[in-house]
Amino acid sequence: MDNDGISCLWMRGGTSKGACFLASDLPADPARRDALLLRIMGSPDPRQIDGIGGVDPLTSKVAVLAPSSREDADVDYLFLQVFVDRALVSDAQGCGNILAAVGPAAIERGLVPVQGEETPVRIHMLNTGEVALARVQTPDGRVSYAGGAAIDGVPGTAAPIPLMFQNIAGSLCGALLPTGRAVDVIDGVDCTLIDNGMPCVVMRADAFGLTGQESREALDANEALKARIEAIRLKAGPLMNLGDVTEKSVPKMTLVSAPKSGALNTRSFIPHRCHASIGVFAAVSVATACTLPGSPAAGLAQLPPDGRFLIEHPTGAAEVLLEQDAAGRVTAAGTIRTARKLMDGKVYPSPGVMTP
Ligand code: NQM
Repeated sequence: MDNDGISCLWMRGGTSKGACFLASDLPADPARRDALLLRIMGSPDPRQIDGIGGVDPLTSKVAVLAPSSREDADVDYLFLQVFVDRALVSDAQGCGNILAAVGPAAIERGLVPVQGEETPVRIHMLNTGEVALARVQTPDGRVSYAGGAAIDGVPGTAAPIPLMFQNIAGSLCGALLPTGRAVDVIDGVDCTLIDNGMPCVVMRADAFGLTGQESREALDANEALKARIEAIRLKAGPLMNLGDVTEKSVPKMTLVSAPKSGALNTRSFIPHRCHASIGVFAAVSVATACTLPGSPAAGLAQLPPDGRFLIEHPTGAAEVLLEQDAAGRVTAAGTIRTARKLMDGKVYPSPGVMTP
């Protein structure tokens, strides 16, 4: 039994918050690791009262960092979603918001050396096998979190952390469109089953009698709506090569509607609660759906002339940059996030939990 605690960086990454650990500080056995993380976060408990989790899927997240296991990357990043009210820890998805915290955390923990005013960090995302490039501001030999970049869903401004992705199509589903179609009909609803970094099911909000401008709280309180969406999700999972998704946090379920001034408006279920904004890879996947002729998203989207898609969400909009080839296929994507080091210290699992 280790009573000395475990080193933990508590970070905001984009519009999420999570605990960053070194893999070497956690049990190597995934079952023991997950049991430990449940105790650290205080799950399962809707109030996470006996842990550091933030009582929301967006603030009950973990990044496990290690020296890179491949030559074309600087750090390995395993994302783990710790469910709030269920005894579940899932590696079945990545997370682009927490990804924004990984570059700074890797530098803070000495896994990546500072290179100058700005340090590029190539991040091997173990959940999907792809490498993302983050650029971290490092004046004076250390991470600078202060700056002028604002992202909707986070008050104030901070140092920008540009993120670039390539080859993320089919990250978990094997293909951008795992059924080979831009539209599948499930329970009478037109759906785009798509994975450009995140498995998503994209559907029109008006197919559910909604305007798409409803608040997160109103949607979360709508049990009949959530039951319909979950029924579609459970059927979409096997069609997307994800198998039985009963105990998985993918696919994400995104309701789309006409934008106010951006490319498309969204309300994203992740998958059982409505997102306060939208996930990074989910936004990339939804922006990509806008480019598929005949799809629910394409029928509502205002395509930007410069590849900069403003994906509207409950607290503003997220900008996604898509690069397309001559045939219109999306070849690369990017976005700008910010991050903040909130706390660096030790976390103490409750008595009775074995640590390494
Ligand atoms: O889609 C929440 C988040 C995410 C994931 C979720 C994310 C992404 O906003 O890349 O960022 O979809 O569960 O942190």
